[in-house]
Amino acid sequence: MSFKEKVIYQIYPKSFLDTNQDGVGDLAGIKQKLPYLKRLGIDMIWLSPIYVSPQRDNGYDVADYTAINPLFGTMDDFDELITAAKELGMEIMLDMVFNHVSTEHEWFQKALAGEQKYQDYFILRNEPTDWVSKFGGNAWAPFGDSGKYYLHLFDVTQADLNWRNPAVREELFKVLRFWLAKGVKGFRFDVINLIGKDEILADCAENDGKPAYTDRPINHEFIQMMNKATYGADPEVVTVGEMSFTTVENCILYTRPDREELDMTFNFHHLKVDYEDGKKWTQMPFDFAKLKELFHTWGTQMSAEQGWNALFWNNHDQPRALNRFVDVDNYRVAGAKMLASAIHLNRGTPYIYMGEEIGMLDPDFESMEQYVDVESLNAYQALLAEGKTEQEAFEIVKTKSRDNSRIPIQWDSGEFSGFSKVTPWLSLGKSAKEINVAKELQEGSIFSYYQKLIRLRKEYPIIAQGSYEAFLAEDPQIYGYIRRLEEQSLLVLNNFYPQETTIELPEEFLTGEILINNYPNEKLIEKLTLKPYQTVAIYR
Ligand code: TEU
Ligand code: CA
Repeated sequence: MSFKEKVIYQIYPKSFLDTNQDGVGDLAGIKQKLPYLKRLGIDMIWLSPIYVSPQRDNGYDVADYTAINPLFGTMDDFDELITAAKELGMEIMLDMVFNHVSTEHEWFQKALAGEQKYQDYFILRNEPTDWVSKFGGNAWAPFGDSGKYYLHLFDVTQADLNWRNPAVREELFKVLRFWLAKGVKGFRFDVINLIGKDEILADCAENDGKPAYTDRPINHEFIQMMNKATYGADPEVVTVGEMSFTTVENCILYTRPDREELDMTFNFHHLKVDYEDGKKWTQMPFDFAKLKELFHTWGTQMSAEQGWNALFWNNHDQPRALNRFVDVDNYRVAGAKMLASAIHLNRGTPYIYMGEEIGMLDPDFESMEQYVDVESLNAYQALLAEGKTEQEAFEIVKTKSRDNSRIPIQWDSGEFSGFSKVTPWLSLGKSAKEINVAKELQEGSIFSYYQKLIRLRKEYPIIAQGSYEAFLAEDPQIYGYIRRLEEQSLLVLNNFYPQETTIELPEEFLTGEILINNYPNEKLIEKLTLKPYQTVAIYR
């Protein structure tokens, strides 16, 4: 099965299931829930980092790339997980954080201790540039008392690696071979479009300096080297790159098969349509016209140029899409299904973030005390510093914080939602009693809707292989597209609003077959009225 037919499920291990009652999810918990994932029908499980780490950025600050963090279990637990998953026909994708390492990593410690070999593993300069860290503040910090500075595009405890040093590349390729030898069949590469820094680093006032280090030409060469030296040898291995502030042109180059770089890429533009003036820490209703334009631009250009998108609404860095795009008080179920169809019938590989398959919502925390994410805590202080009141700053953090999607999974309506028997590391969501897996499997319809979408991608080749073209691009409420494969066509209509709207159904689809629909008994007539958040897929 190629990556085009697969559906990938992301797990944030810290918040999935705790089996040893320390309030933190673990590998044994993931193994225990494999039958649940098999029932959903997904093909591959992406695990956010499970390696030794001081957890300053919840594991995206790696101190040892080939050792399991005791917080999550042992290497035996990992080996058992990969074997058990394989027996159920599922594979494991690991998260590779290769742009930076934790300052607790021995490489950085040896560098601090003066070993030149390891100092060349990092980006040290006598003069810092004016770049700003993605978590706020200066992107450079003093390197011990050497008088030099080291680059950290993220937290001060996440030191960027010098990929221009062949020894660094070989270290990281060795890490990939280690996990490949253990039967890992997928890699998600964290901010992999930032690894190729220029030889000469220059100030760049635009956009906090991002243009100076994002998608640099050498970045493609480094990824081609990595491909050739490791996963390129095994066509079964699936690779996805997380691309920060990227362009469609670059993502075509990263994913076009003849370039031998990656299978697909994540881009985040569609999740910034509720950023006022492009700023994350603001509050505004989502800009639907912008959202559609992005989907059509990336859909048509990737289709025309043989690129491939990783499709998603949710991950561990984003608030729940349901809260961003849907009137959840009145239409949570219909909205969840509409968002699912919009990407699962689309051209690309769909990703499901844990809890999405039951329509989980943001937690609705009461106070800043409940937030723990480094990025959110920094943002709160920055908002106060720019004059916001505590209430205003809290409301903004509440809307955009990454903790929104990092709360424990709601398995049942028990005291700790069946996640643990003790108080979890992060507070539970307010909706845990109403929205949980037990209820969903018993009387819900979102889980079964995802099951059907996953089955359709395997049964109808047009979904995995069809081309993409926009439909009704100017419509103020509907995001529509047509997939085509040989003489087959699939029209997918998604109403993004709680109001009904009527469209002209193209003649060719009047005699079509409805593959999936989130409202019962739909009749295909010329003037088709779509109900609030209705989605319908018509095949012919
Ligand atoms: O995220 C990359 C990234 O760009 C994020 O900063 C993201 O855009 C932001 O959080 C949205 O506000 C990756 C990981 O997914 C994230 O969890 C890590 O914190 C980050 O890299 C550093 O490793
Ligand atoms: Ca645990």
